[in-house]
Amino acid sequence: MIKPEVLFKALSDQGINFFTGVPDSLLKNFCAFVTDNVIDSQHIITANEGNAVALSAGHYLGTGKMGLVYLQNSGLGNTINPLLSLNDPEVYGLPVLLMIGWRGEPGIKDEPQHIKQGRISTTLLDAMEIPWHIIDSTSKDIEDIISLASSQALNREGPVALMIRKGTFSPYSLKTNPEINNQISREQAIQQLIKQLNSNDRVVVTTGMPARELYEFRELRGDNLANDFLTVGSMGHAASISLGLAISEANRRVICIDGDGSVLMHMGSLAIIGQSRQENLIHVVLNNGSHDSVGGQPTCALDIDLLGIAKCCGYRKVILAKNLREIEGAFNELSDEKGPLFLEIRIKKGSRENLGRPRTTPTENRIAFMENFNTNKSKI
Ligand SMILES: Cc1ncc(C[n+]2csc(CCOP(=O)(O)OP(=O)(O)O)c2C)c(N)n1
Repeated sequence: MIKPEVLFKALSDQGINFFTGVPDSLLKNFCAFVTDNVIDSQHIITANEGNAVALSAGHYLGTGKMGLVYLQNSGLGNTINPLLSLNDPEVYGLPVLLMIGWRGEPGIKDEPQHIKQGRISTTLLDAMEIPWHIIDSTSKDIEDIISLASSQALNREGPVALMIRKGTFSPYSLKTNPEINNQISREQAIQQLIKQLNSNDRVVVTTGMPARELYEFRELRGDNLANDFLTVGSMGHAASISLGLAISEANRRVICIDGDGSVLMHMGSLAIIGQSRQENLIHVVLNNGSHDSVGGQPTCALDIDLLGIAKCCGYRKVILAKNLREIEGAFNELSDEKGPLFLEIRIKKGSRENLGRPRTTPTENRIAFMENFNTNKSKI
């Protein structure tokens, strides 16, 4: 395995001292090392991966030095526009090193949403004419790979990628891990919400642990699993999916259970939802100030006024809840109001060790969800 500090030193030796990106579980040991050892102004966790590419472009324009952008391969889609229309040698010619966590690499077992993404990641890089190199736990020549990749990026005046295989880094535990002093867990918050829904309500839940916790609780209660759309991929889009659903089924409530990292990723959707005046939409954000599902790296969501943002965007009512009693009261209050409505719930970090995973495939989830939706629709 590669020690995070070895890779970090190899990057420093090439003059790479600026780090930005969106966290990934495969990169979490490296990202934790960067968090502990790089000052805040030189390490910025962005709302989405495209922002990170643009941020590193600004850094290059200001310093003449390239930065490192880290991301999960799921985030490649978010980077395509700036990589091709900003950094590309045929446009502004801005060098950048991409460090990509390779989920769903062919031959490695992974979740359904990662399989195709993993299979075509390098093909996608080839299509973008971005040179790439593989790093894994057996790579002995890290300094050489980094030196080659960075000189390639500088010479071609464009991006070069490092594909990081599962299990590459040796463990590193974050020392500067800020305490999140909220009272309830995400699982408790989800359970409380579910208890207050009725059987006609539709739920769209965001990527990562929230979907897993919702699924497990529904199974435990013997609920109809077909009420829920588990957005296992496409992080940040649960709110827009919810809006589309709410518009098409105006007689039913749609509850979006979002995360703070997810809501930040495509925050523009809040403005569109607010503007829609969609009465049957309740947007719940479970705010733990972190990307808990991939290692607990911080987001800025506990330092900004999410309620104020939602309010200004046009949500008709916004409420904050910090414990189970407040969730109960808030949800009852919202149930009497016209949407779009916004409920921020402050939660702790962390999840159960033995948390299961959905046993249905995304396609099975989609078919059951749509059948359930249409069957109930015809009864109205
Ligand atoms: C486009 C994209 N970037 C990154 C990821 C990796 N990823 C999966 S879940 C997650 C964190 C989600 O954080 P949040 O929405 O706050 O929910 P939490 O896990 O904290 O409950 C990340 C970064 C992804 N799936 N897709």
